[in-house]
Amino acid sequence: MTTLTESVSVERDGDVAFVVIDNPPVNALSFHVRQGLLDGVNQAVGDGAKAVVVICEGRTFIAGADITEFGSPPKGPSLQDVQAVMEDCPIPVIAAIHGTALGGGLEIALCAHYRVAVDSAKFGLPEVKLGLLPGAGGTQRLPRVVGVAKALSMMTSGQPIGAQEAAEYGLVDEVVDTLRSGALSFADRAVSNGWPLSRIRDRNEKLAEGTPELFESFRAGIARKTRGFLAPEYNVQCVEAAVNLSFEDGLARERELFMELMTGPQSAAQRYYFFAERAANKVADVPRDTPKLSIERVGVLGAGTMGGGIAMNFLNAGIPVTIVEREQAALDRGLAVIRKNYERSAKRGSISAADVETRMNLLTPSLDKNDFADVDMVIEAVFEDMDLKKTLFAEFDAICKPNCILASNTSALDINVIASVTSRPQSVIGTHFFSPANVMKLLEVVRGDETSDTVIATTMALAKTINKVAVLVGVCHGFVGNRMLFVRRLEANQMVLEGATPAQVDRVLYDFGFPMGPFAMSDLAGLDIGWKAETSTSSSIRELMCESGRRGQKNGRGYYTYDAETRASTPDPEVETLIREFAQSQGIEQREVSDQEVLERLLYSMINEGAAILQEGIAARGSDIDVVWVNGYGWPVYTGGPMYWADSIGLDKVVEQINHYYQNSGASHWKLAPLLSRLAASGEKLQNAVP
Ligand code: 3H9
Repeated sequence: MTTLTESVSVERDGDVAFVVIDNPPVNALSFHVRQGLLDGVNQAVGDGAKAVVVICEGRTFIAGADITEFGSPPKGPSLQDVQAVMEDCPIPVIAAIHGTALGGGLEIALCAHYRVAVDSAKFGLPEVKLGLLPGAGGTQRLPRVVGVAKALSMMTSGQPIGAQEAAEYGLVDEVVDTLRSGALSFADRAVSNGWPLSRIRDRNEKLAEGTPELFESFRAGIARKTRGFLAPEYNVQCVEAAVNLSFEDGLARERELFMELMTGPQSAAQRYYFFAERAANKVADVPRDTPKLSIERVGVLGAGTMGGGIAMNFLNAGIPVTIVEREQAALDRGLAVIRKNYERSAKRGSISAADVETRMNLLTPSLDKNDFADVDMVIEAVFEDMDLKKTLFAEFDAICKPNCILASNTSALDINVIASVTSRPQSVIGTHFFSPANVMKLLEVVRGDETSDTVIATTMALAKTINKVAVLVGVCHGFVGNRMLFVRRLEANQMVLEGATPAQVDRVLYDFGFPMGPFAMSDLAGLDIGWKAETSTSSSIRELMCESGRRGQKNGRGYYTYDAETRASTPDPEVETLIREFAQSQGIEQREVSDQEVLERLLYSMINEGAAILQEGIAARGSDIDVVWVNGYGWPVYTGGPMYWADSIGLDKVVEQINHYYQNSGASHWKLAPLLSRLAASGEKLQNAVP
């Protein structure tokens, strides 16, 4: 074995040279990997090897370019230099793939003459998720292998495909049982049979399917999902270039568009966000090696929308769930909804019909909380009533085995008060899922004063197992997400009293990149949640709306009127009159409110609240707040999240406007958070701030 660089070595097995990459954690293409690969292939040829296998140690094949190197001056050979050496190599080069071949990693594999993989391997070009496109020929080579339609879908979704599918599309030449010996056998056969040195760049037959109609319909198909993002469209343009231009010209076009994205604000925000999400899973005062509890079975109390959705997360991960309801009818309804959701997924093809049954079989329905006796974690998902929660947690305390984690899905209530009724407050934690809980990625994990390190570490790890992005937060009303949402709602309501229309407020947020604004969201949720006719006193717009029979989307009348068939919404003049008259009765003079003011008041109020949350230690880092808002509330990731966005505007400007709105309104949520004031003065960033 010869060591070439700190991460690459080369070793011989008969006629075959193995170039071995070992660059933990994910074998990213750092400069020493590129150098080693280039030297390794050259050395193999120089030493008289008859074939080269590129293979990785550790958990994965190359997972992409080294994102930490982006923005730094180039060092070592470029990816393209390495690719040229592989592609033009006079002996067969075989990529041996396990784990994930992603981004630059797949682009390297596409420059081998052949690819072998184990069954569990995955292949993808996820650059779009970083606001980028594959910048090392991937946009030109992938469509030449898998065809135009498949390449478009892989590149614009960033979703990887498995080895079997990759083999069907010709991306993998052989699926092997054992990577190293399988690759060796493949290489020996390539040599003894004189298989050609197949270069993907020379293959054009699959490009013919790329008609203008195909591109047009593909664009229409992704328009809604990719609204506001630059990268998906640029990826499509690169595939168009693959179809319409020569390989070399296509590469040049790819380079040009790649550089534009790389130096633009969207990719900067999305790359920041990539690391923000990974940082969120680390807890500064809970050591990484903290022992974790084993979670073999979970209990969920409540089979409503929330409880059912929560249960599905565990079933999806193969963890059995005991779900308990008060009455048979509610339990049956809950189970039917879960089954319906799975059947819908099976119909769409995202899971198989067999998966539906496997998952349903992991679910044990019950009407008896005593069935929680053998679970390792119980999650309460009943409605927000502190007395009820206290009663339930006292029962859990009596029923559940020692070390069982007692979790509440409360979205705002005090975990410490809930914990106080148990004899084991160290085992109590908040797990705030977002609706629909089987879909939304965010999990706010709420630590109480006495929650143990073990319980925190276990819950954070469990979140990853069930495919959630977890953010650890402290106790306060509404935690991070809802507390910031409350101030945004206050401002939205205040502005419509001052003369903005609900449609204007919603449009401003929609144009910023949110899926919908606060009024459309209220209509969707139902205006009458928590409203009671008997106690309604016409003292707010919402009460007036409910009193006049407006319930939101469910009865076709809310802030908007909804078409019974298409669900299309139209602003309602009656609502505007109702608001105007109420404002008058309150002595509020209406005026024109500019879109800029709407945007600032909705979002700067949140930034100020976010800074206060950070200062109080409710969030552990500024970037955690961004993770909450991007994953839980649809903040557009291409602006990074509220803290990153505030930094990009300039904290001094934000502070100036916050002070302005405080002077105008005197409202307590506009009182400048001291942390924000300090950061603005020192030129530090909110995204990097810690309490
Ligand atoms: C690209 O390739 C551009 C090219 O087209 C060519 C340009 C010319 N670089 O996610 P995990 C770190 S763009 C540097 O927790 P998992 C990560 O920060 C790239 N570091 O593990 C974390 O560090 P820490 C295209 C990276 O098992 C640790 O590895 N590729 C990179 O859940 C573990 O990560 C991608 O976008 C990287 N590329 O998931 C793939 N990737 O422990 C991005 C990870 O200090 N990566 N790290 O927090 C992933 O999707 C996941 O990390 C992966 C593993 C699926 C690989």
